[in-house]
Amino acid sequence: MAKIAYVLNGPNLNLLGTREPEKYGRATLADVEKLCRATAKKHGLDVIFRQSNVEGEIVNWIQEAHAKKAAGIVLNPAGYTTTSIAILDALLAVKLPVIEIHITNIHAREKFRQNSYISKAARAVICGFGIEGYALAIAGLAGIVGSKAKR
Ligand code: CA2
Repeated sequence: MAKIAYVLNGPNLNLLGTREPEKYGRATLADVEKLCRATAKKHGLDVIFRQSNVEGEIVNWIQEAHAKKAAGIVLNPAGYTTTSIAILDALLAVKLPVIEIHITNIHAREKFRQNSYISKAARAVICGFGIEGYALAIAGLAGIVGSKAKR
C-alpha cells in the first residue's frame, strides 16, 4: 500500500483564485489539490488533502496523520504561521517529516509574516514558487521518505 502524504491548508486558503490574484495567482484550491494528487502519484504517494479555517481542526489532522502512520505532512499554515504554538506543538509531538510551504515569498513581504513558529518543526521550507511550491514539497517529501513510483 502507498504511503500517505497529508497536505494541510490553513485559514482563508479556500479563497484561493477568487481574491487578490496579483498576490496568490488565479489557481483555486481545487487546482492545488489536483496538482498535489498528480505529483504524489508520480512519486508513489497517496494524498489526503484538507483545508480549515479552524486552528484546532488542523491540530487534530496532524495527530490523525501520526495515528494513520502517514509518510509526512505538507503544510501551508497561512495566517497561523506566525501565531500558532498549538500547531507547532502538534508537529513537534508527532515527529513526522513536515514541509512548510507558502505560495508567496513571505520574506519579501511585511515583517510580521516572516517569523514562522512552524519552521521550528519543519524539515524544509518552500516559499515564493506560487502553487508549484506544493509540487516541489511533495517531491521533496517523497525523496525524504524514499518513495518511488512503481513502473
Ligand atoms: O503565501 C502563502 O501561502 C501564505 O501562507 C498565505 C497566507 C498569508 O497569511 C501568509 O503570510 C503567506 C494567506 C492565505 C490567505 O489566502 C488567500 C488567498 C486568496 C485570497 C485571499 C486570501
